[in-house]
Amino acid sequence: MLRIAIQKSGRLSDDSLNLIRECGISFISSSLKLKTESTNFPLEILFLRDDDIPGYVADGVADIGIVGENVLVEEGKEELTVEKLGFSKCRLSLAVPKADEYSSIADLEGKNIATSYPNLLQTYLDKHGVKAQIHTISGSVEIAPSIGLAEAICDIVSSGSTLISNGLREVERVFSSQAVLIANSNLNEEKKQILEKLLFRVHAVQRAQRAKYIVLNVPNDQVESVSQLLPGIKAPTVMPLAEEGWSSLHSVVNEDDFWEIIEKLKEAGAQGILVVPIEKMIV
Ligand code: PRT
Ligand code: ZN
Repeated sequence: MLRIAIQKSGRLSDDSLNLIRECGISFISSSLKLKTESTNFPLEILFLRDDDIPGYVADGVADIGIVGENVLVEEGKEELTVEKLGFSKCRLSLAVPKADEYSSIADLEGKNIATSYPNLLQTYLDKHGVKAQIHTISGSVEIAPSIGLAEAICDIVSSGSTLISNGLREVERVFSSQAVLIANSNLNEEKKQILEKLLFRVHAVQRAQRAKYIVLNVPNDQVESVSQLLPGIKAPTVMPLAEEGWSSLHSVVNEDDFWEIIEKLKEAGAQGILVVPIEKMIV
């Protein structure tokens, strides 16, 4: 049985649990339990504080885990990374009071900076040759300037509204983060095989999230040119419509290219375009 550590309650929890569920792995979860077992896959789930996850995986208490890159790299354990998962995206940024003058990172020379990420911040300051006093605090970093603890802060930003509501301005991006899957480096063969199986499912889910199934009608003389716009997995499926001179094309498009392709399809004479989400995608 493979043991995965995920955040018990916080910003990573829902997406981590959803990913496991979308991989077809069922389990009974209760907010009171710290541990649960899947009923249909050899997986045990441990619910922990996110800060403890890299250490537990490095020590082999858990075999794999899901954690933010910000926490992983801050703890110096980035070598555990297996792959990025694409959710819980955020950035670690430097911010100063809105009214303060700021033109470059050199303005922070000799200043006090409050953060919960002293290592990531130190690396960034070193890279830019800036010396500043780092004050490590575990929470409520954004109030540090208003209570006179620091002239600047370095904290996680997602929408930016916490900074704005505390009268702060984001001035430097120190680190970009997202959730990552990590693994202990000494998994036995059996556990490696379970991880492979899990990754196969994770990839199918991720591919499906990025892809859309598209169905459209085109005049027969446009089938070739429209097919070029829709390469799909191999090539689009072309089927005759009940109406003479028309065909139906089925294919898969990437979400990132989606709107651009739709415009080109319309220009090429496509009609009745349907776009449908895909649940799983195995190539
Ligand atoms: O209890 P535990 O220790 O497990 O949880 P935690 O409170 O330490 O972490 P949690 O749940 O807040 O965050 C878990 C992970 O989610 C982080 O390590 C990041 O990888 C990721 N993440 C994504 C975020 C945010 N977005 C985020 N917005 N972590 C924190 N924030 C906070 C930030 O600290 C600031 O207070 O949200 C505020 C800023 O948000 P905006 O939207 O106002 O900019
Ligand atoms: Zn934490």
